[in-house]
Amino acid sequence: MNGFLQNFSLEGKIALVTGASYGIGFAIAVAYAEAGATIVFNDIRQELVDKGLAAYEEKGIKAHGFVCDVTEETKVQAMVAAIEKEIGEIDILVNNAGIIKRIPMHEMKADEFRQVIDVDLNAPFIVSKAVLPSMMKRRSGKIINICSMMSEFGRETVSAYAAAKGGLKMLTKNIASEYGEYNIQCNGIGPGYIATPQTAPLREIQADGSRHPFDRFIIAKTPAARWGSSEDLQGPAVFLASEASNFVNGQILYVDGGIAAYIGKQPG
Ligand code: NAP
Ligand code: GCO
Repeated sequence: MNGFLQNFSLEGKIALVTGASYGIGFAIAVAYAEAGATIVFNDIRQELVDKGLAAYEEKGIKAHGFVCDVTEETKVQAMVAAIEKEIGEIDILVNNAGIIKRIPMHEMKADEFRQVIDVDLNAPFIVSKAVLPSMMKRRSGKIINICSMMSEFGRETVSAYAAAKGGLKMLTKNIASEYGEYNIQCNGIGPGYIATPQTAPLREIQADGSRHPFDRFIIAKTPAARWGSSEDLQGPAVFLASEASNFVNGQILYVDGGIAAYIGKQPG
């Protein structure tokens, strides 16, 4: 790799990607491995971690998997300690693990709201806090938070998710502000609508064989006129994890096919 492109290499780096047995986290971790990083990931259940390890193996990647619920601080601290002992200190953290509950707010239970905030906002705090001391000691680190279009916009039935992802945008800016002096960069990626298990209900073919109304809405609202794929996020994720972005801090990079810029197509 020539001099300039070396800035995009992740050779010798250790990356922890949370919730990365499949979906967006898996795609980002695969790209990191291809850029030279050692991959560490976690998921809630052993069978998911095993499934993830097999999927990485199929790609020729020897990943390290841990069973850990990112909302449980003692478990997260124990996982980070084990990673640092068994594999090495974490250079790159991607706070990817997330859930969504699509319930009209007036029908949503407080506990359901809290569950979404716990995974999508409290957990990125918990995991970032666990990796920061080592990054501060080494005066180097990358934290990437997977935000959302809902970091900027609301819509029906996703009040908890929008509150969490809006908070995650500001947590990103605050980590950038508080730890920039340690040469730690914290940025966000704001994916548009990506075809993963999380959005599968929004793309279900209807009983009459037609496309889901929301599917049609997103196609009309996206200048690229398509759903994104997890692979669309790989380049931006490698950039934000690499030396090439060392002076980028506190930014949310929207990878959305243009949704956030577009008023939307007139209904046909
Ligand atoms: P996904 O397919 O639902 O995958 C989410 C992953 O997070 C799963 O592996 C899940 O494991 C894991 N997870 C959930 N709760 C966890 C916890 N408490 N501890 C550890 N792992 C946990 O979602 P995705 O579409 O890949 O989304 C990944 C991230 O991108 C999320 O933060 C999501 O909000 C965000 N995002 C997605 C889109 C999109 O259009 N898909 C767009 C913008 C942002 P389990 O299978 O065990 O639940
Ligand atoms: C929804 C979707 C979105 C996407 C994503 C968009 O129900 O509106 O799930 O929230 O997951 O966050 O960026």
